[in-house]
Amino acid sequence: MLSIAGASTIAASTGALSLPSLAFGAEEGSEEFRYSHCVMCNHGPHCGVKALVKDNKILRLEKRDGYNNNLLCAKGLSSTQDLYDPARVLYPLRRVNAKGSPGEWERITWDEALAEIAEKFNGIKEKHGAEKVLFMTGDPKEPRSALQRLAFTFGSPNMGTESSTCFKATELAVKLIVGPEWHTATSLATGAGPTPGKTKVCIIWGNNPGWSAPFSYNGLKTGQESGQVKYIVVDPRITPTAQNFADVHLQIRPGTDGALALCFANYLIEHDAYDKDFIENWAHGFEEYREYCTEFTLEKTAEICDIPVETLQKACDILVTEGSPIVCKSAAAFPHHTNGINNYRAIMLLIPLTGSLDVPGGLSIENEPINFDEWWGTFEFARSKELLPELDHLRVDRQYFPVWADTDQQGSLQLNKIPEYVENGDIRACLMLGGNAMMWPQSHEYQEAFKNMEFVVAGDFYNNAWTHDYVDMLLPVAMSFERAAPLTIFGRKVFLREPIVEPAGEARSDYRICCDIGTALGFGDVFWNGGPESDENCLREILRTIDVENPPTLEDLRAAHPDPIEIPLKGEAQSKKYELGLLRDDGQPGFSSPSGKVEFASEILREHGFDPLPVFNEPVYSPVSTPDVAKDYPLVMNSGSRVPYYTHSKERHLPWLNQFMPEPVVRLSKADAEERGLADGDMVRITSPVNDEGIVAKLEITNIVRPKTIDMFHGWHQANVNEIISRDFDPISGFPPFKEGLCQVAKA
Ligand SMILES: Nc1nc2c(c(=O)[nH]1)N[C@H]1C(S)=C(S)[C@@H](COP(=O)(O)OP(=O)(O)OC[C@H]3O[C@@H](n4cnc5c(=O)[nH]c(N)nc54)[C@H](O)[C@@H]3O)O[C@H]1N2
Ligand SMILES: Nc1nc2c(c(=O)[nH]1)N[C@H]1C(S)=C(S)[C@@H](COP(=O)(O)OP(=O)(O)OC[C@H]3O[C@@H](n4cnc5c(=O)[nH]c(N)nc54)[C@H](O)[C@@H]3O)O[C@H]1N2
Ligand code: SF4
Ligand SMILES: [Mo]
Repeated sequence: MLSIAGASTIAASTGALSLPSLAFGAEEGSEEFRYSHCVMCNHGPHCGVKALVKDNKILRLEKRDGYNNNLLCAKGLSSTQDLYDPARVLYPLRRVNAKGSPGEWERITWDEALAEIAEKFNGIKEKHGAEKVLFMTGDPKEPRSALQRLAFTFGSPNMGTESSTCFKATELAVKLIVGPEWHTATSLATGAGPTPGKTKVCIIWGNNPGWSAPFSYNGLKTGQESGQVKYIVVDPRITPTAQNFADVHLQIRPGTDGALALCFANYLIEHDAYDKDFIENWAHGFEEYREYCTEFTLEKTAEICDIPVETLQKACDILVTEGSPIVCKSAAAFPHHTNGINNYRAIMLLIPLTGSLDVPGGLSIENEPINFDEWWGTFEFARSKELLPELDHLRVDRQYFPVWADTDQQGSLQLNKIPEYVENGDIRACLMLGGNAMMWPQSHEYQEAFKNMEFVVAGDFYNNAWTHDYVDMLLPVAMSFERAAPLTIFGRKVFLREPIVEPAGEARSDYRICCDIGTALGFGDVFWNGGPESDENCLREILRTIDVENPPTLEDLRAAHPDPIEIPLKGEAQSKKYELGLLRDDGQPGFSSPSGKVEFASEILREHGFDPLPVFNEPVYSPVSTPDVAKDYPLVMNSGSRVPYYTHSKERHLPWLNQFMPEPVVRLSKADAEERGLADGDMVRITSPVNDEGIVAKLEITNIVRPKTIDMFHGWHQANVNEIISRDFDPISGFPPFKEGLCQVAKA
């Protein structure tokens, strides 16, 4: 049972229980505040929540003071509507009709569910090998480390997440520059905002934290308020981020950012505005790169990116006159392109070029990294360190994306080839905790793949037709406020999160589901025999395996709650860690890359037969690469730009959010709408070279989209934009082209 420390002052002021009070043992009729955090945008770190609870029911949510992120956006405030939605799955369900048609389900007990899962998975293991069972999550972060522990213990290295459409490409691009060492790559992967008084220029690159991460938006503001940071925003749309920050806004043609970054580099080198010392000592392949950059003159680049040459000149001048350090700020969604890795490498190479790597005001690498992370727990808990090396050769993604597979030490499969894995017989069954079959381009091929697997079991809050019509069994999952969760970490501050209300129906936490399944599969010793203590057992094991002197215990964290415990640094924070031998396993100066330096030409790529330079290639479909196709499909695709009231496929059913966009919307500029004789509010059909039937959505005419492009959010089952996007993947990372490609819009 759980104690709610920190509730005492509030309890006193409301005349309720005095400490210690028990979470589920509060006296009937009493009210008290309990502390948790929000996961409505699947994010980490999450915003803090203070909940007024009475009789096991949350009455009200407020922001939580003393927590690093304490805002509550519209989605956060609506999380009680999610928690108490009558459509939630409350019991284990077994399908009684054929997959691929609307589900007919029978209620079964947890014992029956676990026995059947064990029989199916162990049967496949015996007949075909454990690696034929796929373990996956979508965007939810909380099941991940326990699911890895389950997959690797069972004997399958094939555990993947939505990160193979998200964070992992930014991380891979950075690994190709500074080497595969995980802490360095994750520290740098999506860039960072400016440090007031130190950073000279912040380039916000295809990122709109105004909508996608309100908490980091505040961080950007402090730089602006200092008056000492210039901002360049690169985005095809006029976003709140562009509107509020940009000294220069480059409204670029989607998918051409690589050319822009190479042009910036060329201009900096030509104007002698780069860090020659750094290049001389720490750069590898610089001459090849410098030579290649000269192709990207202002005129040529303005033409490629379809932006006015004067605006481009202005941005280049800012970089030269303001000087360094600079920072780039991006987000996981950026490399949604067929040339995504190389475009992003070109961007991230501006950091070392300008001497902005691991210096105050530039992009920093974590100090004394701890072996633990809020999405993944510890590698020891996930058992990846111990078990993965022996399972690695059984990964099913290596034959398609060897660079991805070879640089991944974490055990995260590239999921985008699921249809191929199933067709080849490489994958036969799946456990999916929080997945969404509309995540990928040509989603129906993934639905078909789940349908064709011998056995698929999903765990979710809801029964979503677009995913669960293709599974055999559905397990009810406890929501954020109903379960313990991975520890939340801000820097080195560790926050505990335990349940603040009891789960609905028979819902169980993802941790417990993994422990219960692990036990049913015959690994009771590794999963503490499952059961209600699973959450606590998982947390204890994660804490036990943190590789620091005296890691905090669960009791320590409970005593400190709602405050965190900070794991202190042993020494001083350091800059330029590459000079100090802090980035390599062997303790030598330099980086973990093959050359030991920052690779402007990547030796890993060269070895795999790719061009080692961050080459710019046109999108597979574009007005330039496929002019014939563009005659019929002249508009450029921009899908999935985040809206502030929905997360991916979630939340459409919540009244407080649905009011803002009750149905699928596609946005066009006034000129493009007029050219097609379309009026605001028309129902329109959007078609593409890979889908001439298309999808239907409501037209919104707006000046926020770039002329000649569309803007449409993803995750609508009735108009799934992924059905008009091609399965052309970046050959290095395997990433889909969500933010490029061609389409046409006409009256429906
Ligand atoms: N409300 C809400 N918040 C979310 C999410 C959500 O679904 N809803 N999802 C979360 C997740 S998983 C992620 S990955 C993050 C993503 O966070 P962001 O990266 O901020 O998300 P996006 O809005 O997809 O993309 C940002 C901007 O990139 C621009 N863009 C599109 N194509 C290009 C291009 O080719 N070049 C350039 N330079 N810009 C381009 C878009 O116009 C958009 O304004 O958001 C997270 N936060
Ligand atoms: N066209 C297009 N497609 C995209 C993108 C784009 O920009 N454009 N973005 C891509 C990106 S960056 C991402 S991250 C993915 C989104 O990744 P998805 O996995 O598609 O994200 P969600 O729609 O949030 O789906 C999560 C599912 O898990 C359930 N769920 C939520 N939390 C939990 C939990 O804690 N436990 C369990 N068991 N279930 C849970 C939800 O009910 C939902 O059914 O989409 C990708 N697809
Ligand atoms: S930004 Fe909104 S949805 Fe995301 S964690 Fe914060 S309150 Fe929740
Ligand atoms: Mo994402």
